[in-house]
Parts: sequence; structure tokens; C-alpha cells
Amino acid sequence: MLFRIHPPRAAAAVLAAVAITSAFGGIACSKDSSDLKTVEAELVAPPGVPEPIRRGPAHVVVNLEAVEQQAEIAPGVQYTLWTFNGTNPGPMIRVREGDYVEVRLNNPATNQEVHNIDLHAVNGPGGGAEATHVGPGESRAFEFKAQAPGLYVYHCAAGIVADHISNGMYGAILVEPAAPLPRVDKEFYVGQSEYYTTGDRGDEGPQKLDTAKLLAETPTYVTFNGNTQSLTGEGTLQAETGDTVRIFWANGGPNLTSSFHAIGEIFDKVYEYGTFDRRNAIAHVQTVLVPPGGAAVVEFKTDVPGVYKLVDHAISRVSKGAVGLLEVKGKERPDIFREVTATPEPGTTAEPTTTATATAAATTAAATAEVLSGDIPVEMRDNSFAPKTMTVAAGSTVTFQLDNVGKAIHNMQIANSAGDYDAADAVKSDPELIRPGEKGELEWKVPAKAGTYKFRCEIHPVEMTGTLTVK
Ligand SMILES: [Cu+2]
Repeated sequence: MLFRIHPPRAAAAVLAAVAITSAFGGIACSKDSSDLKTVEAELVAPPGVPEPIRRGPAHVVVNLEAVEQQAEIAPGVQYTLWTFNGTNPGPMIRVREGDYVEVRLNNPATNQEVHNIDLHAVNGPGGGAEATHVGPGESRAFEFKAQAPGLYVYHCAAGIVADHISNGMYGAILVEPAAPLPRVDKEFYVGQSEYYTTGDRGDEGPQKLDTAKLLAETPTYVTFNGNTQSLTGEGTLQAETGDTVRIFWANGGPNLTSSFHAIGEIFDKVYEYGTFDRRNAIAHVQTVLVPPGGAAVVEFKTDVPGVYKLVDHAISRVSKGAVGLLEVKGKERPDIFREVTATPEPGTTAEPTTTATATAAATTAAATAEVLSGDIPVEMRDNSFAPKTMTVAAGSTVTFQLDNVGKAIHNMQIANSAGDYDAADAVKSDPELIRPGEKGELEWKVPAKAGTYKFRCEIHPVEMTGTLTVK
């Protein structure tokens, strides 16, 4: 038997640890799983990943609880999350091909909503949703055989499914192949999903689900691991140079397809759609398409130290929160990547320049290598900044002296540390739009912490960009 339903029971059993001798709910396990050792699944909250499995098939018990709770999803924005075990996404579940997996779902009486769980790793009705449909105060369970190795999404499929997923009820289950995945130095688990809130981006305070936005598929926030800042600041993922890194990437959606990309890293190996079928593993991939309700596993070796951004390369979503950081520490590798001091080459300027602008350009270009503070001259051309990379002193206040030498209107904006140009801590030039031949300025209180910040022209956001390194 590959799929069976346990009857409802009154309350969730708290299982001490590994050895559980009697079957759940007082019903004997099927013949197929009864002779297997029973173990409780190690459940790990994102971005953590359970330990690799080095054992034969087992009867694995997965204890899940629906948790409804207030949480912050973006700076100052409170929202009522519906989750599995208290995190968005829910914990990563790791089982082995051939395991009999008993999924128990408890819905505490203190909750308001009906919930269930559909695991895409299941062959059986609703992926288990019908067998686990629980109102507040109920618990139910079912068992399935993990037949097909892969990384799968699980989610609540109760009521209006999109509401439950958007509110946080999804996660990933890894069915590890019988011949286990090769060992790597670092494994991370990231879930992408969308919030459709009643407020606009930047509006603080408690917010609710906006059904009109949900149906229009226009999210307020697109997040990795449930918060616009889960994978930045203290949540920044960490690795050393030379590490092999594996990322389990799950897209809860509910609506958007993810174009997963790591800026500055090429994926050495991608298991498309989360399948470990060898014919689907591909090498040297830049961007991975992950549909809602789908997953992918990527592997790469970190070569060069630095801070790498994980993004959805539908790049406007970065402004909605779809950005995370991976910090790689270690020795520089000039054999692979090195910065070359920029010197202006004659004839590279798009249009004839006066002696004065040529001098200014030479000065500003030369200035890129040093740590700058105070007044910093920046030319606005059609359509680029000169210089476009600058290093500025941490904790100082700098003023970019903007000179529009082009024929188009430009401005300068600096994003916050999350790459958001609309955030309260992002800044914009004065005047907001600088006409051809005019000057403006942009004062910036440089953060005290080292890092990189993006800047751009709002009118030419694709080509007219630059980077500020805070040192
Ligand atoms: Cu639910």
C-alpha cells in the first residue's frame, strides 16, 4: 500500500525522539512499513537544511502544526501569517527514496482557520490534502511511500488555496535518492513567495490580505524566506572561498514564476524542476526558471570573495524584496577576477567635450580607486555616470556634485542595503530631475557598516547604473 489515511485524533502527540514503537492513532502500520524502524523527521527552519540521510528505508514521522501568528514581513509591516511550524516557508523535510512517510498535521484549537497539506512528493488523492483536512482543535495523518527522488513543494490546499500559500503555508520536502546526493560544504534552503497586502510598499503598520491584488497577481512584496530582509543583514548566507554550495530553491508562489539568479556566480550544476533524474542535470547555468509550486536545486563552487546577490531576475521584484545575500569570505583570486584601475581612453566619451569636462571626467575616473569623502564630482552623460563605481568612507557624509553634460534629463538615486529605491532610507538628487547643462547634488549619510549600494538614474534605470562600495 502506497498511501493510507489515519483516522482523526483528538490531540497531537509530542514525540520524544527517534524510537516510536506503537503506531500512530493506535492503528497498526501497514505491512509495508511495519517492519521498518520508525524515526522522527528532523525538521529545520529556513535557511537551514536537515542533515543528509545515510540510512536505509525507514518509517518516518513528520510532525507538523498549523501556526497562525502576527509577524513582520517587511520593515514596520505586520501581517498575520499562516504557517507550518511557525515559519514562512515551513520547515524543510528530508526523507529518503523508499521511506514510508507518516505526515501528521495538528490544527490547534486556538487557530481560526481550516488547514491541510498537499505534498507534491505524494502519489495519492490531493497529495494528502483530503486526508489532513483539519479544523481548529483537530489532528489527522496519512502515510505515503516516497517513490520518486526530488525536491518538492508542499502547501496548504484548504479554502482559497492562494490565500493560504500567500499567507505563508508552503515549504519544501526533499526525497533524497537512494544513492545519496554528493556531499557539499554548505546547503541552504530558500523559498520564494508573494504577499498581497492592503497597504502599499513603504506603508507601515498592520496589514491584511488584499484579494483584488491577489487576483490581479500584483504583489506588494516578493520575498525570499518570508521577509524582505530574511537573507540580508544578520540573515546573510555565509560561505568560504572554495566551498561547494547547494541551494534548495522552492517557489511557493502563489502566482509568480521565479527567475532565480545569483549575481556574479554561474551555477555549475542545476537539477531543473527539482528532479534528480540525470538527464535533467545541466551545467553552466545563469538563471533558473522555477514555476509556482515547483522547485530547483543548484550547485556551485565559490571562487572569489565578495557579497553575492540572490535575486529573481524579473528584476523589478528586487524592489519588492526579492533579494538575498551570500557573503563569501577568503583569499582574493586575481587569477579568476581582479579589478583593473580605470583610465579614460581617448574617444570613449560619446560626444565632444570641452576641456573643462574632459578634465572633470579624468579626475572623477581616477578617483574611483581611492576612498572618497566630502564633495565628489560625478558627470551625468547620455546614458551613464562617470565614474560608475566609487568607494566611499563608512560613516561619513558625502555630497555627489552632479553635472549633467548630456542632452537628456537625468537624476541620481541610491538604493538602501536591500536594493530598494523606494524605501524610506533610499535617497534622491536635488533637484529631483536635472536638466541638460544643469547641476544638482545628492547628499548621502554613508552607513557605518561596510557593504555595497546601488545607484541609478530613475529615468534610465537599466543602463545608467553604478555601485558604491562602503569601506
Ligand atoms: Cu492553511
